[in-house]
Amino acid sequence: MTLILYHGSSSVYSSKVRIGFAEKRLDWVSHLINLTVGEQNDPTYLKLNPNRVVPTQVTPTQIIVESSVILEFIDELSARKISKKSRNLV
Ligand SMILES: N[C@@H](CCC(=O)N[C@@H](CS)C(=O)NCC(=O)O)C(=O)O
Repeated sequence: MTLILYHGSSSVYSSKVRIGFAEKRLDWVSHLINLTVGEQNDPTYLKLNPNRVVPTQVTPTQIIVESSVILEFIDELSARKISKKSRNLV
């Protein structure tokens, strides 16, 4: 599953999600939003996140717009991967 993260380089909420990905060793695709030039207000981005903020997590099936909810998603995804690996070892 491809995980695309729309994030800002100096955004603390984006940082906590990037740390979450790193901790769980999950691959993700970076899509930087330049907050200083107002890319968060771009009509294309607003279709993903009408709140005009970063981060936004996009998967093939869902869009998540709150950093704490993205972290919950990352935890669940990681737990599922660990469980699948354990089953394959039996
Ligand atoms: N509750 C949101 C807050 C996100 C947020 O406030 N992001 C800031 C950057 S840290 C932002 O995008 N601000 C847009 C702006 O400055 O116009 C979350 O946790 O994801």
